[in-house]
Amino acid sequence: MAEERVIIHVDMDAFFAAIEQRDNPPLRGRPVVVGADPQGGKGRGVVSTCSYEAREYGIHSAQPISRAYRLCPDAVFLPVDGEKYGRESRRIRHIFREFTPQVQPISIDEAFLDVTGSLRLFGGKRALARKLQRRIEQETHLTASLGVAPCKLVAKIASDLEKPRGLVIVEPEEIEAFLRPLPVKVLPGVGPRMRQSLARLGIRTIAHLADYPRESLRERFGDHGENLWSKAHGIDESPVATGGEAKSIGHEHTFGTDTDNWPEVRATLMWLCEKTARRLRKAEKRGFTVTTKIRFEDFTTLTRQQTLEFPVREATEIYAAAVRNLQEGYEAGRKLRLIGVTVSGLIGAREWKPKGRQSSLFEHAPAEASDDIHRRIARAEDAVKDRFGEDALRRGASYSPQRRAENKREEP
Ligand code: TTP
Ligand code: MG
Repeated sequence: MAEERVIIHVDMDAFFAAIEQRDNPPLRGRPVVVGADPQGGKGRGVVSTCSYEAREYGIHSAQPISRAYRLCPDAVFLPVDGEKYGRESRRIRHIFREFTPQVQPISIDEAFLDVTGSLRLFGGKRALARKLQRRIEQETHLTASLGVAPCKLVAKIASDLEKPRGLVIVEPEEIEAFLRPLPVKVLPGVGPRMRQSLARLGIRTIAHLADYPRESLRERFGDHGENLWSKAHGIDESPVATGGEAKSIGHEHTFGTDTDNWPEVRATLMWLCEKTARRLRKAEKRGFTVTTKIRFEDFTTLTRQQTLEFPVREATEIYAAAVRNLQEGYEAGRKLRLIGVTVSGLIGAREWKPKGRQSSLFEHAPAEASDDIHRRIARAEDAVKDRFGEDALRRGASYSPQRRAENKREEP
């Protein structure tokens, strides 16, 4: 099983307004509103943000500036200085990188950090988070709030709970207890409309949502309902996406109905391997490690991986490893809900020079020749799929869930 991750969500406090207060000491402790010109209450446009002092008057982001003016005419109204705030944003991002290379900025004043690999160096998560918070303050004279948790979803919710200057740490075993009392609106994907729909079902807190039958949510709201149910249970495996070069390439599929039909599972796996292979070819990459992810009907999830002697790229090579992983992780009698395949340990396809022997899959042909033939077939397929879509071509054993009805053939 994968090791427990430690994710930090950092969100600066009253970002634009705090910068203005820092740079203009008489503004400190006063209501400050950054946004459109209020023009004595006749101004159009909205509030970008405001200081915590201004929030006590009921002023908030995205509110019409005329309304903010009525709520507190004595506030200091300032225009947005995008260039200045951008500079501060970049300074903060530099600080993040002192703590980990795994940084995903998500807005001008917010980012996710995966600090799993840095914990030892900084003496654990609490010490690391405190140090990060202090570094930001010393370097920028601005304050930040942090949420620390095993996944992005919970870290983001946590950072918001004790603003300003908050630090909320949620341990893995505390996730459900942490989430249950909160209102559903803290979950990403629950806007005002969804909130109303849920309220009509008597769902107001995350506990209500978590205890609601998953199938009923699915029937009512489709995938979105089911995703919300997962979130209510604190299930979120999304990685901190560092941007730039992909570190892995892969695909996963949730079965329409949980299944233990082996031919269907294998065919789906082949289909995922083909999609993955296609992306590897596009990116001109090969990868040494093939990981298969399996989620059972009760949502327990496991991954099995193997690192190969040579970096793979073709669907059949990926499949050979992926199906071995699947056989290792699969437990008879349990239905599968989702499978996925990922190729990681990527190198440029041109960086890899085959040394004589290659994939044992193709021993009937000289390695070089077989690789070349497969590559040419694959390229031809890519060209067709680029023009006519992912489902335009399927190999003999492959399987497309959308066409389940017409594809009843057993795998050889
Ligand atoms: P937020 O982090 O949402 O707000 P904030 O940092 O001002 O306050 P908080 O302490 O609650 O985090 O957004 C960051 C900046 O983005 C904010 O300072 C101004 C800008 N912004 C807008 O311009 N318009 C908006 O509607 C929002 C929400 C933010
Ligand atoms: Mg903020």
